[in-house]
Amino acid sequence: MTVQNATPTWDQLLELAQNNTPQRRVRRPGQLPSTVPIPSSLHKLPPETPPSVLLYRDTNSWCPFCERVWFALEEKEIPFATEFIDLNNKPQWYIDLVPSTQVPAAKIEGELVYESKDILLALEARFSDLSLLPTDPQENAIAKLLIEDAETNGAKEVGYKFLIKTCTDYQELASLQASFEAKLDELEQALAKYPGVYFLSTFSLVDIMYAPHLDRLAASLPVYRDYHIKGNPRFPNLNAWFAALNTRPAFGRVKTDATTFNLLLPKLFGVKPSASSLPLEPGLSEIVQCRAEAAERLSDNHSAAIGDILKNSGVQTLAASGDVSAVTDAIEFHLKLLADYLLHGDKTLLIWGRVDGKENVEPLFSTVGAIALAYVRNRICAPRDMSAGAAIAFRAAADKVLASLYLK
Ligand SMILES: N[C@@H](CCC(=O)N[C@@H](CS)C(=O)NCC(=O)O)C(=O)O
Repeated sequence: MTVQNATPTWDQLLELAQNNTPQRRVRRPGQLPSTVPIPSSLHKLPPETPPSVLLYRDTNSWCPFCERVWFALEEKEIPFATEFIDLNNKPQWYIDLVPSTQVPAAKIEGELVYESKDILLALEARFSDLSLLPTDPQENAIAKLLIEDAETNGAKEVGYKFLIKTCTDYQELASLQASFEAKLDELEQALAKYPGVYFLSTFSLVDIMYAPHLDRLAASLPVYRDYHIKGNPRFPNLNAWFAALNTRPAFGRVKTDATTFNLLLPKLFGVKPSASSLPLEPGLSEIVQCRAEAAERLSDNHSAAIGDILKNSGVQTLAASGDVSAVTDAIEFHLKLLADYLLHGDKTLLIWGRVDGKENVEPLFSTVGAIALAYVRNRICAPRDMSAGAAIAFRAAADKVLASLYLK
């Protein structure tokens, strides 16, 4: 029996994956993004009832301000619809509709609101269930001040400047770092004001205002500035805050993984990494639901993934006389191996060595497989294509399968 014959079908892989995760996406053929997550509370609406909230957000799900609003909608379990705006080619109707022309914007019961902070406050005013503001009047007043402060205190701007500014000398870089650390010290003190790990006595809009920005900075500063917030003993409260945020299911649905941020930064801001990338966040790649979600995405979307790899990874140059069938077969085989490994972990029979397995595996086969796996490992974006946890599991599994191809 050849290695190829041992692989399951995509339908078998999809069924097994779906048995192990409730996560599903809606396919949108011919549109960007090509799949979208289903808001976790949409099922609460009676059939045929349109949600009373419409969120306008960026096509690629990279915008931290949109993430704030999405995070609050998921925390408050509000069913909502989404309209995606291509920021590189904004439709005229959107420019006419939204005075700032930026995302996010929202229609709440038909009324347009824009600016993420104002949308958060409007959602809070309209949907009192699962409140994200304290009921105690004094703490509520402090919450409003802290929300305003999160918008105006410059912490995120100073952080992004430290991350992306081209510095002429070391002193300039050191001064940017010192300014950012001073802001982090202020946040560290703010987090100490109430018992518990959040900015107020419970999780609130204040946390949501900071979460997407601090999460991006904590993921990218180690790689681009060799500077760590996470694990830094100077910031114990911030570290406890990050740990608590990461236990919130709503944050798990909306956040981006560190690799997505770090792969995007050169494209977005023209910066270059100064340190090697961080290891994939430990633990998540072992969680069955994360692995199953990654396998579900891959199995459900395999035709598009194969098409993308064929078109964009350079693998077509290996096709003999322009016949891509052998290349396509090899891509498909390795993607199935990846899905199978995600679902069965170490029980999956990996190739374990082109050298040792050469009776079974043609060199072209492994070469194409290696390119396909390396390409797709970095091609996926969270949460555009799958949740951050699934993306981490996906990348970890791709690394493992890739390593198996040439292991002696
Ligand atoms: N202050 C705004 C900032 C929103 C913002 O900067 N959005 C960016 C995407 S991350 C945008 O729409 N950029 C496109 C543009 O400015 O034309 C908010 O909080 O909503």
